[in-house]
Amino acid sequence: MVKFIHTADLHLGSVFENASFTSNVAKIRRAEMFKTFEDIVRLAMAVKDNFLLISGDLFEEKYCTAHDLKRVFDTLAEAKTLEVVIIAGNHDLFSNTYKQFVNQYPNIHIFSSEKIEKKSFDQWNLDIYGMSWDKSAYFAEPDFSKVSLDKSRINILMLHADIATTSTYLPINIKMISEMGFDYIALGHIHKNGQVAERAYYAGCPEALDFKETGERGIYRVALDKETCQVEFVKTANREFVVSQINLNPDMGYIDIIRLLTSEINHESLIKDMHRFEISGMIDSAINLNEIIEQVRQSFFYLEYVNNAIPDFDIEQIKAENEDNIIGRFIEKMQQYDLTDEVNREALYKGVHVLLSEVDGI
Ligand SMILES: [Mn+2]
Repeated sequence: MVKFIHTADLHLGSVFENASFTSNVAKIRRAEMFKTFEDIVRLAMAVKDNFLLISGDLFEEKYCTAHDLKRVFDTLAEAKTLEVVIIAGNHDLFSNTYKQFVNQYPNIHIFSSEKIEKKSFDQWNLDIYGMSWDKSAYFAEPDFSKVSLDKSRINILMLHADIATTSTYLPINIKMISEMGFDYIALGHIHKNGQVAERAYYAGCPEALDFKETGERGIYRVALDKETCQVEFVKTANREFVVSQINLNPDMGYIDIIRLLTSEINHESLIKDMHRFEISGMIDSAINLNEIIEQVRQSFFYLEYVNNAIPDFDIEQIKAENEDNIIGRFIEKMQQYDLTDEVNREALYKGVHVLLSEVDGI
C-alpha cells in the first residue's frame, strides 16, 4: 500500500498585489502560506513510507525570492524519509524555478520535461507519471501515445491541467485519461478540491488566495493499492475567506443592523477568518451604514465590505425640492412606470441615489 499526500497550488511567495485586502494583511497571509506548507510536510512525515505529491504551482515564481526557494527545498530535504514528487505548473515554470534543484536532494524528485515521463519507485511497486510546465500556455492535451502502463504496478499520474475542451492551460479529457487505468490521478490548477473522474482529484489550494476562493481548503490524504483507493480531505487552511450576503430593509434600526452583521458569524471565525460583506437592499436614509461597519470592524481579524444598499428616500419630497433639475425630471419619468414592480422601484431609488451623490459631489 502506498500512502501519500496530494497537494497543489500553494502559490508560495504571493504578495497579493491585486487582492482587495491591505498590504499589512497581505504580509501576514504571505507568511502564513509558508507555515501551511510546513504544516503539510509535518503532516506527511507523521505517516511512515509516505509520499508528498505536489501537482504544480507550489511557487508564485514572479514574487518568490531565492531565499524563499531555499527555505522550501531545505524543508523538503530535511524530511529525509519522505519521497517528494513535484511537477511545475503555470506559475512556477520548470526552467525558472526548479531546474537548479534537479538531482540535488535524494528524496526530491522533480519532473523536468514537457512530455509525459515516468519515475519508478520499485520499493513500493510504484510508477509515477507526470510532466512539467515550461512555457506560459499549452493549447493541446499532452501526448499519451508512448505511455503504456504496467498494470502489475501501482500507477499514478500527476498533471497541472484544465479539465476543459478548450483552454490555454493544458486542456485534458479527464474521462479518457482516467480510462487508461491509472490508480490515482493527482491534478493541480483548479483551486477548489474535488473528484473529477474515477480516481482523479483536484487537491485545490491548501490556503485560499482571495475572496473568490471561499470555503474549506486543504489537501488529500490517500492510501492506495491495486484494489483500494481511500481518499480523505484534510483541512489545512489557517484562515478561510468568508463572503456574507447582507440584505437590509428600511424597517431595520441601528441595533438590528449590528445584530444582523455579527450574529451569523461565530466568534472563532470572527477573530480568525477573512470576512467580506456584500450589502444590498434598502436602508433607512437616516442611518449611516459606513459608521456601523467601522464600529463592528473592531471585532474582526479582517473585514471588508461592498455597500450597495439604497437609502429609502422620501421620493415626493426630493421631487419637490428638485422640480427644475435632472433629479426632478428623472423621478417624474420613472413615475410613469409601474413602481409596484420591484425592478422599476429599485431603478428609481438607485437612480436618485446616484444623482444625489453627483450633485453633492460625494
Ligand atoms: Mn495553475
